[in-house]
Amino acid sequence: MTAELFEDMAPEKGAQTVMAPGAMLLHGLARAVDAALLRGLEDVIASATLRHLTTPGGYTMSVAMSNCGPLGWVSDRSGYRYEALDPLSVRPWPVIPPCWMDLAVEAAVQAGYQRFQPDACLVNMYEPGAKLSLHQDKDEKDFSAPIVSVSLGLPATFLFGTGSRSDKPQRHRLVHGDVVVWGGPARLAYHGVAPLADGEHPLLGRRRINLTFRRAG
Ligand code: MD3
Ligand code: FE
Repeated sequence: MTAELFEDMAPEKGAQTVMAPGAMLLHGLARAVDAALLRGLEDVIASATLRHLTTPGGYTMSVAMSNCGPLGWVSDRSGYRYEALDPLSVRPWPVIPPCWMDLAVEAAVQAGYQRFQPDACLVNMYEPGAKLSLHQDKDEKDFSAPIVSVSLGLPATFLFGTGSRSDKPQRHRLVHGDVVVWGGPARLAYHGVAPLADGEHPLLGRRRINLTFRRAG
């Protein structure tokens, strides 16, 4: 009998799961520093407010987004791209908080990437019902760099497919403190997030925050 069979029992902190070739889940790696990460979040969103972007097709995204670092990911009627200035403030994005950077670099090292130098961090905020449709992350210049993602707050069902949109995705539960490093053959996989189930998290309330660290430029 394994602990994961019980719904509320995640693998222990320090455990690592290979979700697919190139996709390494570092269970609970962010949990020990969660309070510091959340202070960083307050600073980032005080300078660059969370906002619901418009897709090129004219839809409003249900996930609210912001960025920090030299480059930030934006979407509007003209397309998806990375920008050095926040289009709302017309000022540079805030710096990546040092404790965020330390965590992202440590996660990359644990997954075998010794030289990860992120220049962009996308902040995603989900409220109950918010979702992210299946997509690939291909607006970055160099696909040899991994993407590191950090999940905080309410749990989510993460959908993880292949390089082909029509393949049925696997479902994985990501909980507060989980960190995933996506590189190699996983880097261009289709992925998304199922509509967030309602709940109450002790630190974040009715929200999920996801941080993704990228080498964009
Ligand atoms: C697999 N975010 O911001 S994080 C995104 O939970 C995004 O907010 C989701 O997809 C979220 O683009 C998923 C996990 C993730 C991030 C990037 C990936 C998985 C990935 C890039 C390639 C493959
Ligand atoms: Fe993505």
